[in-house]
Order: sequence, then structure tokens, then C-alpha cells
Amino acid sequence: MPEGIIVKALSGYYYVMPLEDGGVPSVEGSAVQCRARGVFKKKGISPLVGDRVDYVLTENGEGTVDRIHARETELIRPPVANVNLAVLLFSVKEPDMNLNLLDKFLVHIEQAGLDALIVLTKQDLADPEADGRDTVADVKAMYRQIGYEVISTSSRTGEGSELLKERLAGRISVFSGQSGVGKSSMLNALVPGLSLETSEISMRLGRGRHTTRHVELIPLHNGGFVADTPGFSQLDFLEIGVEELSTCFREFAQYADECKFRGCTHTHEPGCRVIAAKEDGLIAESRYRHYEQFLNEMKEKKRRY
Ligand SMILES: Nc1nc2c(ncn2[C@@H]2O[C@H](COP(=O)(O)OP(=O)(O)O)[C@@H](O)[C@H]2O)c(=O)[nH]1
Ligand SMILES: [Mg+2]
Ligand SMILES: [Zn+2]
Repeated sequence: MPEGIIVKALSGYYYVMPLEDGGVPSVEGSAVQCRARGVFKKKGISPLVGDRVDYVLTENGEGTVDRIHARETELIRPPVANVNLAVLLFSVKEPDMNLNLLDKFLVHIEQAGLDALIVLTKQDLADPEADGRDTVADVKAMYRQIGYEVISTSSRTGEGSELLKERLAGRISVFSGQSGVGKSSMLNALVPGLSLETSEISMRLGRGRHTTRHVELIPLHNGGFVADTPGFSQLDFLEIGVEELSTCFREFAQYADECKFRGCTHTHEPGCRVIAAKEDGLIAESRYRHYEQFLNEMKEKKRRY
């Protein structure tokens, strides 16, 4: 039975891109429009974009999804299966880099167990002289220190696109980031022939319009797939436990092990090694501040639900 990957789901149809022997998608061929077998519905299973499936061709050139292979991962927002890399795009300007949001994404990624790649877009707009100091370099150094890979790109100059392409090879990735940071422009630059809609940032609102709608996987020519997620997906902390939050800040771990009290929240406890590390400059101020903010946000949410 032929195998494929669901690249799009729309109005009860699943669009399956055939995989050749060796599991490489055949980018040249077009996707097969499939219905799912009735049995999935009965069992309450719905195929997801990103699912690897067996399908049969039916007489009209369409097909039927017959079996869903076991999923490696399953994201809820966006609803995509088998994602193993989250690419977090932040522009150096227009809109300004938002480290609070970056740390929020990282918390969710750590919790989901995905690899993260931080991409600082619109490098052509960076102007260290006008800014007084090279804030982009500071941000890079800070996140690299924690252990995240950070790369700089520009869809205008082509900077960083080869490296980014290499990182996406053979994986299913999601591109996440606020509207207007250049996700669609970057994908257009990476995939010859692709022409996703891009939009001017609305100056009045200070944020981009939402031009990307349903989830769709875009095949790259190196066996990778990318989901350009619809606009800015709302992140809340409802699925994360208060105790779990600090473990999602990777660099806290080595200090948290040595806190005096078990279950230390690293906010006020005597003998807290995390607070000490922050005071010694071993943990970045902004990371610690965001930890405190998220903790408060979580407590507030849990009170209301
Ligand atoms: N200067 C500059 N502008 C860019 C770059 N990439 C995207 N843009 C612009 O930023 C705006 C938003 O881009 P878009 O790709 O639609 O962002 P998305 O909402 O994240 O998909 C558009 O006006 C693009 O032309 C870049 O590398 N440099
Ligand atoms: Mg877009
Ligand atoms: Zn502590």
C-alpha cells in the first residue's frame, strides 16, 4: 500500500503527499485528495496534518486514508503530528524583538519536548550604531549561553537561508512567531516557486494582519516540511503545572537541584540557589523576570478556572 504524509486537511479531505521508497516525499508529484476510512470516525480518531499514513487509490483519482502510523509527537496548537523542531522567528525590528514572548514559546517547547531553533529575522534592519549598542548580539549571546541555537537571517539579503535550510532537512518543523516577523517571506525565499501571501505591518495597530489561515505543510526539496502556523497562536499556561514551570527554564536546573527546600519556587525561599545565581549574573535578569511573570500569570489563570 502506498505511504504518504498528510500535508493539508480541509473540509473533510486530507491531502496526502506520496513518499517514495526511503521515505522521501516526492515534491514534484501532487498530493492525493483522500477521505478517511469510516472506522476512524467511529473510534474517535482524526487524522492530523503531519501524519504518516497508508492510503489506497480509488477509481476517481482520489484516495482513502487506511492507516495512521504511530505519532512521534502531537501538537494541539497548531494541530500537527510528528513535529520535531520548533523554529521561533523574531525580527530584530518591525516589530521589535519581544523577549517575553520568546521565553513563553520556549516554555511551551520545553514542555512539548521539541527541539528549538531561534531565528532572528530582518537582520538587514539591525543598526547597532544607531541603537548605541548591539542588542541583537546580546540576545544571541544570552540564548546561546543557555544552549539554544540562534541564527540570523534576512529574506532581503539571503543571509542565513542556507544554514536554516540545512537545519530543516528531513524534519517536520513549525514556524512560530508574531505576525509580521517575516515567516511567510522566509518560506518564500527557501522554497523556489512558493508564493505565500505576505503583508505590510499595520502601523496603526502595530502588529501584522493575519494572512495565514489553515495549517499546511510546505515540502522543502531536502525531505523537510514546514508548517507556517496561522498568525499568532494564543499560548496559555493551562496545561503546565506550577512546579513544572521552572523545569522549562533549562538553565535553572543545575541550580534548582541545590536549593535548600524541596519544592522551592525560586521566588522568596531562603537558601534558593536560583535566586543566588540570578544575583551573581549566572542567570539572565530577563529570564528570571519572565519566570516570575509567568508564574503569577499561571496562578491567576488557575484561580479563575
Ligand atoms: N527589511 C526586511 N523586511 C522583511 C523581511 N522579511 C519580511 N519583511 C517584511 O515584513 C512584512 C511581514 O512579512 P511576512 O512574511 O508577511 O510576515 P509573517 O506575518 O510572519 O508571515 C512584509 O512587509 C515583508 O516584506 C526582511 O528580511 N527584511
Ligand atoms: Mg505569514
Ligand atoms: Zn530555589
